Amino acid sequence: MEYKLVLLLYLCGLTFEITNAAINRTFPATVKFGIATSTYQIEGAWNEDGKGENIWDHICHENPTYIVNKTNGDIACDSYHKYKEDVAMLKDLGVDFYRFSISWSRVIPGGIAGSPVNQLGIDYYKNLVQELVNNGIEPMVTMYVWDLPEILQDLGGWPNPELIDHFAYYARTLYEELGDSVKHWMTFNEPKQTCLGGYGDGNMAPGYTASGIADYQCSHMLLKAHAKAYHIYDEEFRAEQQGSVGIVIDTAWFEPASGSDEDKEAAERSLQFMFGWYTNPVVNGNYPQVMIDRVDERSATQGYAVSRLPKFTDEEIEYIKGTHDFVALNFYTANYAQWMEESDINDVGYYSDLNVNQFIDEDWEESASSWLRVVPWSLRKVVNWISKTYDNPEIFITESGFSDTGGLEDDRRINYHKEYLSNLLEAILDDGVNVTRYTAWSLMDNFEWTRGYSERFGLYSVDFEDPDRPRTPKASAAYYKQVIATRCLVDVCE
Ligand code: PNW
Repeated sequence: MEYKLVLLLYLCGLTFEITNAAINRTFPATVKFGIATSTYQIEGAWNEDGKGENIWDHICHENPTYIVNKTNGDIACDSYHKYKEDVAMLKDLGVDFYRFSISWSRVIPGGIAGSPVNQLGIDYYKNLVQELVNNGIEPMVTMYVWDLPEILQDLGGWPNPELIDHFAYYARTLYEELGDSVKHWMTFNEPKQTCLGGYGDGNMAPGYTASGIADYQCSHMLLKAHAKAYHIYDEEFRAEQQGSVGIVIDTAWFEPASGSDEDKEAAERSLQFMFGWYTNPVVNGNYPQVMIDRVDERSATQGYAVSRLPKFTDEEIEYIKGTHDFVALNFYTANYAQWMEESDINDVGYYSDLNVNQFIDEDWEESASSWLRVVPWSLRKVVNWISKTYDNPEIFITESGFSDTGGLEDDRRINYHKEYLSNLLEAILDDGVNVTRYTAWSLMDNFEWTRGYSERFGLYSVDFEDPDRPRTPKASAAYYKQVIATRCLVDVCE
């Protein structure tokens, strides 16, 4: 009896030491810490100062039941009026950088290339950037987080090839107006959510459901628009402005459900279909081979004269290849991947093209979001996989975070960041992975897309009942502040 207790205590001590060893070290000076938001989720002022309507304004107003509790981003956190307060919060946290996004329809309400630039809209972002710079915080800008000008949706949205030039015009405008101070640009946030969500499964605006066709068309144009924006920077701005440009891709980690070769292949195929769908083109010029092979073959069997996955010409492959200065990853969670029998060949859709059984472990800690389970070790695995698959690029973690339903004592959020950062530290120090930025999602509670205000990701709480939208720091804000100040995950570091 007694020796069992001793053994148990010994084992507990050992586990404690192992965990502690991982976190009781400091981040190298090369790693910067930041925090993120996005325009529609925080700004409000949806129709002020000449801003045009975008697809999220439109869907929230026209189809309120699309959103939990029929809420919308009309006011959100009111950051359009409270940006100085936001910057004061950032300053207090001590972040190195702030990742925010710009509203296309605020800057170019007419949407199309050549239409007038809205000076008041540009001024808002100039003022925000200036306020950041004055406070020693680096601005890191995403051009597009899902809020397409409605007028461009009326023209068909992303599957319309004309959007490439409209986006290029918008990107050039931003480089011209803000490029003196902004040195890190990201063209798109999470093309998979834009295209599979917006045109495939309908979980994002504009809410179309034509998976296996429209999501592929959307992605094709979006990748060309990204490449064009990258080349414009290269040719017209880089020499003078000396910044960098990338694209933000989200993925889950896929862990093989067993040690079998079939399940390992299913996990790799899942990563290629989710992360490789966009990363392989910007790194190597084309879609992952497994994606090309599978969609081509299924399309042919289904009687399509051409593949449902559009083709890049040789010239386009050369144009898209290498259009990234860093790999930007939004990372939250993991799934198991298991090989499965080929589904009905007549099914047309991204998930039947992929054909993998993906599932979670019910023991993984839940969050308030159905898709988000806490799986800290998967962060170490995913950055190692990226490093190996794409020849050791510089990696930015541009989002990672935990949702609950509110409250200031958010110990579970602290634990999420502590455990994910601990695994990141091991990837950097022990595996030599070149990760140089970590970005917590999100600065404050905000409009969580179709989930409205029912899921909270903020390090600051926002009272959405109060017209002033007061912000209050949560326990996690104090924790993150300490991590940034000490570069260490626990109270005392060696
Ligand atoms: C991100 N997944 O989207 C977005 O960039 C944010 O705007 C959003 O608020 C945040 O996540 C929280 O939802 C994702 O299923 C949605 O792996 C889903 C996934 C990943 C990212």
